[in-house]
Amino acid sequence: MIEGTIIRGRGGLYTAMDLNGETYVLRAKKKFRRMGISPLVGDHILLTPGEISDEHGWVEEILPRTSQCLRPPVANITLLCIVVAPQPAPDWLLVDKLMIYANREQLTPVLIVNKADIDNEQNTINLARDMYNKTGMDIFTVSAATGMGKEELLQRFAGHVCCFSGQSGVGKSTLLNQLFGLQVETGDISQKILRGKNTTRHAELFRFGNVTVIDTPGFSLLDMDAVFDPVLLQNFYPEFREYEGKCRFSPCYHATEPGCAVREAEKQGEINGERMERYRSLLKDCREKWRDRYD
Ligand SMILES: Nc1nc2c(ncn2[C@@H]2O[C@H](COP(=O)(O)OP(=O)(O)O)[C@@H](O)[C@H]2O)c(=O)[nH]1
Ligand SMILES: [Mg+2]
Ligand SMILES: [Zn+2]
Repeated sequence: MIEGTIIRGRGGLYTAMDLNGETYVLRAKKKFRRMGISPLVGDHILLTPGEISDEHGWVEEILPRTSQCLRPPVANITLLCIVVAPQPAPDWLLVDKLMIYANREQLTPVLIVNKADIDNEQNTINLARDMYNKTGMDIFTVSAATGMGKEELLQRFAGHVCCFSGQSGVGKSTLLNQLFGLQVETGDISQKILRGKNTTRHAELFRFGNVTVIDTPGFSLLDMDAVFDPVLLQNFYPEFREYEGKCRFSPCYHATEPGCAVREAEKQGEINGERMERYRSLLKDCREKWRDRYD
């Protein structure tokens, strides 16, 4: 059997690529359906090729996954690139949610502030640094239009399987094209609707030396609104960690409790106030969902 990676999957037909770049068209063995699993783009597999050239081969085994997402259905991502830009105005709450999602799925989040060429007085990158420096998340400033910051990003991506996420129009497709010389369709939303086209309808894997990228139709907010015990939310805020055990109450939600070390840090400007405000609003959502979880 040959070892390969699934790079595409459509209508039950999968395309896999081996280490030499050879591709194979495959179907999944019936046993996978019985086991309730299906191959995903990004999966490492064992395969048998078709015997004659126009015949499909078989996905024989799916090797253990390091990560797995539902929407989009992709496996083995290691780096979740969260892209923002000065235009459209950043949705920082979405950034926070994607960060939480990444941590829950054991992916490393990386923040990319694109369109540096139109970031007046570096407002957006400075704001991003104020809000996220203390989280320890890597922050990059790039311009997909000019290529600025490209080398630093490529260095960070080495050895990783990367996925891009973020609002429509921030330049994800343009970045993929600029970084890897891809031909992913770009443009503003209205144009796409006019032409009746969508950028990416299916996940697709690309390999460039030691960097692997999976282009996806986007991450669903549905998966970011998972129901979990609200006391766990704070675990997704790395900047809270140094205050652990220092609040008067235990557990402390860092919301309205007196003697809260995290809120004190916020008052002292040690923790970003806007990020805290969004934390409190996510905590409220989280509590409501948890309370209604059996409805
Ligand atoms: N000024 C500037 N415009 C950019 C940059 N990157 C992308 N754009 C533009 O932003 C728009 C949306 O880009 P696109 O890649 O389709 O965004 P996506 O929806 O995130 O994939 C397009 O008109 C791009 O030309 C950049 O670095 N600077
Ligand atoms: Mg796009
Ligand atoms: Zn507290």
